[in-house]
Amino acid sequence: MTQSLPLGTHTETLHGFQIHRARLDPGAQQRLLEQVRDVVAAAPLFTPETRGGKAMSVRMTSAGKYGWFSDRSGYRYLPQHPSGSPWPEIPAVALDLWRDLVDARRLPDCCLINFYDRPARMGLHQDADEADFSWPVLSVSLGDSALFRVGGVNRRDPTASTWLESGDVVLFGGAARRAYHGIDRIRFGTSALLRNHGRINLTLRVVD
Ligand code: MD3
Ligand code: FE
Repeated sequence: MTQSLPLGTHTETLHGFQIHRARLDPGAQQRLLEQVRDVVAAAPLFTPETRGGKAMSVRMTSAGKYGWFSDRSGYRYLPQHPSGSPWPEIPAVALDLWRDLVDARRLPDCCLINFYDRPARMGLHQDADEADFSWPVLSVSLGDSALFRVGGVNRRDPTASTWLESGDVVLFGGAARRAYHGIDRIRFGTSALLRNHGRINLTLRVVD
């Protein structure tokens, strides 16, 4: 069964995850977008492939010590961009969020950046490639709204859905860290942040 989350409050909790609505104001969203463009200039977007050899509908890149990568050999973290160049620095606006909301002493070693610039979705999955699940994942949404779905630790557990909007920050810790989650669809044209519309999502992770 799918239920809607309440909207309007600044911080909401459901299934153990925390949504900080509009945590980044428009100026901070713009600064983060510029930092994301610098990352993409140094580490170009690529289209990951599933194990079965199908192209995913999102394009992605990373920043930090590790970047997430997927092809026919499976999912893994790579110490370099597939081109061989080093991953760029994690955007400062994102690191500041981590310092404020998670821990200033242990910074994340991966910032995965997903681009939903055409009708893209991300099927229900778990993030399980990291060594230590006691660290939360922090997600930042930029651009058009996305219908986010989260369930439980088993694929068939009931799910709940909510729209994530530009500037929303979500923290997945505790039991929610192992929850199945995905993006069902993007509502194109809902934000003016990106000239050609679409959505960008950044996730900060502790990998090692
Ligand atoms: C819940 N990205 O990159 S972010 C991903 O919007 C991913 O691009 C989606 O799922 C996106 O792996 C959703 C929200 C998110 C990220 C990581 C999680 C939710 C999570 C890890 C554990 C539980
Ligand atoms: Fe995920």
